[in-house]
Amino acid sequence: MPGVSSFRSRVVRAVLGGSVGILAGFTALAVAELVSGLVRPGTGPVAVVGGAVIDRTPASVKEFAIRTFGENDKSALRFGILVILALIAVALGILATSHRRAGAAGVLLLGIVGAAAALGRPDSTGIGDVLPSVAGALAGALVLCLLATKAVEVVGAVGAAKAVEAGEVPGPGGANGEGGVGRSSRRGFLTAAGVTAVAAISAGALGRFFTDRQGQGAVASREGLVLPTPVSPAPAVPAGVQLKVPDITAFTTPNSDFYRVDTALTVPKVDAGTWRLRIHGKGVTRPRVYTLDQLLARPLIERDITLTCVSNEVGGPYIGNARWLGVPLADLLEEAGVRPPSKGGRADQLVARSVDGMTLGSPVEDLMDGRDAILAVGMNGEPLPFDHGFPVRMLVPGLYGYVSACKWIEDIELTTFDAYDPYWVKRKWARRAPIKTQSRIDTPKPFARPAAGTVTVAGVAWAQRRGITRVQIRVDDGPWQDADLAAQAGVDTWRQWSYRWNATPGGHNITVRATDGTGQAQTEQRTRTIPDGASGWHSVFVTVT
Ligand SMILES: Nc1nc2c(c(=O)[nH]1)N[C@H]1C(S)=C(S)[C@@H](COP(=O)(O)O)O[C@H]1N2
Ligand SMILES: [Mo]
Repeated sequence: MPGVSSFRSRVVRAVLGGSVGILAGFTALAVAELVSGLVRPGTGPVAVVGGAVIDRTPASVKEFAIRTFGENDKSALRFGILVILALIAVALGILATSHRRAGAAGVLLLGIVGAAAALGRPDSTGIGDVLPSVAGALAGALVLCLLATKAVEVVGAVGAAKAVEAGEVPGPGGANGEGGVGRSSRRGFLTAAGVTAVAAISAGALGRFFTDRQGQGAVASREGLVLPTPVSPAPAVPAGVQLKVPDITAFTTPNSDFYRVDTALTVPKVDAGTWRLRIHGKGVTRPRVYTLDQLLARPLIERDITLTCVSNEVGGPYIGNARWLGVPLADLLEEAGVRPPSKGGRADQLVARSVDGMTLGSPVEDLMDGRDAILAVGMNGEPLPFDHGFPVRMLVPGLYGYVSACKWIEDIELTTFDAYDPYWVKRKWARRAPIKTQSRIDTPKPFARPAAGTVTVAGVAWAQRRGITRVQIRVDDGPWQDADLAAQAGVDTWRQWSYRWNATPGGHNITVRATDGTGQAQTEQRTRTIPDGASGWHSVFVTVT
């Protein structure tokens, strides 16, 4: 029965070929991990391809990803890349059992894709960044060829055994149909596969070890950092800023709960000892390069500032308030000879660049108008966490993060809005983006089922630089009622509010709106987050029982 025989060997071929492909792919990634750990962490193929994907993702898809995966968007991306790679690996493995060269060429092609992505990264340091992808691809192609050869021997033995069973050819005389050739070819394949797996796992583990070790200098520099005492401490937080309402957001967001939004697939670990900040560009008469110690030796200020992401939907979580310690940016700019446009300065845009190549542009006028724009080194009494920009980040009250809050900053260039579009502006976000007045209901939660009677509705409202003077609540289509405001820490922080609602049984829609310090009420008009931040009222539907 030749038909059955060839069907069975085809199945064996597919299963073995697929396994060979997976093993070759795994080896390639492990070797790439080892090489990137030795040469430059963060240049592995998954990291650089992931980075390239992030940079090329259209805004709508990015918003979908943020909405769907939230802060797990990066894990989701990494997982997606691995799944696609696994599928390609299986296909190439099966191909290699019939066309070895074509399979190997496929693996090398993937290596070229990785190498190209590495060179295209904005923080690429040159041709060395292709090494992980190239070494990984070579190792993968080699493993693919060797194991595919072994797999073909097994498949051949299966085919031969079937022929013996069918009486087409004389058997080698073994007790079972497949005989010694089958057994030894199987043993040969399994041994080779096992050795490959062990070697790959070791290479990967070693790579992790080297990567971690390179980060240890940065970790040690952070642990060794003693934050100076500010010359201008933040005033004690007024006792009344924090309402005693269960489930309301904390006035000061702990660092571990602070939202994180950035494009970094691997968080940069910068060694504070070798870190430098350069200030240069249009209108800079005295360009400077600062070390961290030089910045820390300057008079520092401490301020409570609420940071908000432009990607925050109405009612969304991408906002946090912390006590920041930092160097006033305007002082540094003045020392460099920079004047704001209103005083004849030639540069109207400051472009901050991070160690991972991100660029963010802020209006020079805003930075020098007396607000507390800072280069922050401390967050809630600690050095900045790595996730939030260690050793230094920019922070500007009143501007969305993407036009101001550069993390892992290393370069400040004075330029004009006409001359340069930073990262997000190239992707259709607005050049200028002051924070819009917003308010959010934190409790009750959407679709909660509170008991009838007094229900405390509470939340936060923010309009950085302008402050919040009024918050109002509306139940269904009823009249707007004033909420009670907590104490206001300052115009740059959010403000808590609460409202005692006499809830009657049934379904109800609760809506909130705020008025800022200029008397302007928050607009009802709903807009998307792109291009310059979402507007509209936050509503929560509850069923009172
Ligand atoms: N280097 C770098 N800085 C960055 C970003 C980034 O992607 N890379 N994202 C910005 C955006 S969009 C926001 S909202 C804030 C978020 O800061 P956080 O993660 O500390 O909350 O960082 C800003 N600074
Ligand atoms: Mo953001």
